Amino acid sequence: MKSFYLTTAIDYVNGSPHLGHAYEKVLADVIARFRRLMGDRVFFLTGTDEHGQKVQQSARARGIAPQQFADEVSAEFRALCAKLDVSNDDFIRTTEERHKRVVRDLLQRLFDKGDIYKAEYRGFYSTRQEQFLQEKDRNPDGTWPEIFGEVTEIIEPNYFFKLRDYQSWLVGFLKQHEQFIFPRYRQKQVLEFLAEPLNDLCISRPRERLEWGIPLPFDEKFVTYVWFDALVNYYSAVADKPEFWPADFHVIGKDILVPPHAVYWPIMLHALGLPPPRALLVHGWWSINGAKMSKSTGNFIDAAEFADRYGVDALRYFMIREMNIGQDSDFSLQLFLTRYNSELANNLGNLVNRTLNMMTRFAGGIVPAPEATSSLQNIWDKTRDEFIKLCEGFQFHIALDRVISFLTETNAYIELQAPWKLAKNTDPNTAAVLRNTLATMAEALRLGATLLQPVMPSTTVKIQTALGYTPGPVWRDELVWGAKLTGAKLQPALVLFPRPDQEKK
Ligand code: ME8
Repeated sequence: MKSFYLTTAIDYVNGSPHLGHAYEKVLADVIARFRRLMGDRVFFLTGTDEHGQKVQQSARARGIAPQQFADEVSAEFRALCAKLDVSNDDFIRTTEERHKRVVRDLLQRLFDKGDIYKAEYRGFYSTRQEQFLQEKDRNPDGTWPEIFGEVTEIIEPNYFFKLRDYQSWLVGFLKQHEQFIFPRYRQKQVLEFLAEPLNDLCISRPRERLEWGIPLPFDEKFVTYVWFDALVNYYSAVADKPEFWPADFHVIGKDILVPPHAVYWPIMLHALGLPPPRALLVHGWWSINGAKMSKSTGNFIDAAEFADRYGVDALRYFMIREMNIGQDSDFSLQLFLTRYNSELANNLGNLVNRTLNMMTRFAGGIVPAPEATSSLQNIWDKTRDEFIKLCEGFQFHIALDRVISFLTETNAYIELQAPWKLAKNTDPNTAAVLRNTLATMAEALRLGATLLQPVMPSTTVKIQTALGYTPGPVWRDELVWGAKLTGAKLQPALVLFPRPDQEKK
């Protein structure tokens, strides 16, 4: 069995989660569920990033200790994952002992090997981004761009990691591993960034300025720079499961590709003699009216609240259907409701209703044995093969489109066959056609619902239960058109996608 290790970014706990965070976790969950159904042994990690100046400041503003603050906000992120049916196998917090121990061990190894040195640092620091800035980051008029928030000048001794020594290794690595970053065009951006000489990375903060961090093992007067701490989570979580390293995919947003994930992280690992991850999957941003959804600007959708109102699976479906991984997407209620009505309620929901209703009325709720092949079968074979290929290539939005088309074909088949007319005719041949039509509808619904499982897990289970069917844990022959439902007793009705209450909008 192939092992598959998948991670998400770990979220800062300086504010509550929004739909952008939810999307990333759901996207990773869809991949994890898909790989499990394809038969892989999956380890799926998410968690929270809890050290650094931002968290210290947010805790101070609330008048509580940083640990208490981090406990509260981390619990919100964990609860959001549970609410959205995210099937993570582990949830790591950077304040946990198991993580801190590994960070200190790796730092000590780099220090012993001569990759870390002490020097005076002078520079401008953005607390919002937790990063030192360079002159080239300034606006043409000399001010700092809004995304950096408050910027302060700092002069202090610090420890540095010899990033520059590994620059040519990284360039060679990226050229050899053209598939390291998905989408591919982002790999070019990294190489462009690496065309300029790298500065060594300042990996410490003096404790008098920042208390809230992991003390350096070789100088306790300093704490570890939050990115050096956070990136290690991917490794510390599987420190006792070496079979899972290197990770297959780190799922991250485009803002944290360069330099942290595409430059610092592979170099840190290489310097430690560890293999880098196999790939980075980089998604775009959700925006509202064109502006990035963000906690600091207050321009965001609360994913938990939205799921309460419109349904967890409807939200999961919309996010995965709407976003082409790598590009940005604008979120609007109108767009959501359009897809909800046309693709979920009127297409899938309608097919479920008709199948259950007609089976109950015309066959006593028991699925008849199929008696002939149908043209839908060929459409199914093509749909399934394309769907799997598209999911393997992270084109989930198109993969879902294929399923919707298959459901549309199935609804059209029902219109054409018109079981309600067939049922009026007592001729034995017509009765056979009716039985076959009902069996075909049920089988098409079973198969279509199966493909939706990674994206809408609880909806799929509801449909399977209504069809009186319990699938196996992996797909394999689950996706083969056949007679698995023959003799099954169907429920008479199932409401999956109620009309959203217009008043609540
Ligand atoms: O960057 N749309 O944490 P974070 C889509 N702690 N994704 C979004 C988004 C949006 N509007 N806003 C944020 C950090 N994200 C670090 C990561 S990993 C070792 C450390 C995504 O809470 C963002 O791109 O600011 C990132 O991948 C994740 O949410 C966490 O962002």
